[in-house]
Amino acid sequence: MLSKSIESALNKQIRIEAESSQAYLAMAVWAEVKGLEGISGFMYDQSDEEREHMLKLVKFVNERGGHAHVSELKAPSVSFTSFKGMFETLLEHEIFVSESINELVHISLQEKDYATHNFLQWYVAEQIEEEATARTILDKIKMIGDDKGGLYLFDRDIMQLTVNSAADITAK
Ligand code: OFO
Repeated sequence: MLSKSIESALNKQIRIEAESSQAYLAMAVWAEVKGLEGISGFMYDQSDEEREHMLKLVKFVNERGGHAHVSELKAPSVSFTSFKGMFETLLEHEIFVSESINELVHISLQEKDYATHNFLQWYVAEQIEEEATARTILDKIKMIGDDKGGLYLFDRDIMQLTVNSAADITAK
């Protein structure tokens, strides 16, 4: 059974994951209207993943005797000054999510809720991966700068990343 404070902390995380999904959906749409299909496809996948992260939490809260909240969400940014700016926002957001997960881990230990602590380890590992991916992308985008040809090639390459991550999901 979840304590009230753990339940509300998990519900806060449910909202964060839902907001992440919306934020990445807005990025996917922005990239799509700019004609960059690879980047857009990558962001659509990221958005789906965040929804899965949210659903995993929803199920956990309900299974442990709590009540998952489906709440109002903060409106995401819908346009960006550049792709570099967009990926900077993505990295900043992932760092914020990692901090939030760390805080949850801290609370679960304080409350000696080892089941929640164990459940959260998946998110800890996932955040390491997501921050690393965002940093890799940002490094590449920084190298490209304003070069249109570079962006075109990057858009083609990131499609490969999308294919790989889609294959990971199927393998799971
Ligand atoms: Fe990338 O945020 Fe979920 O965990």
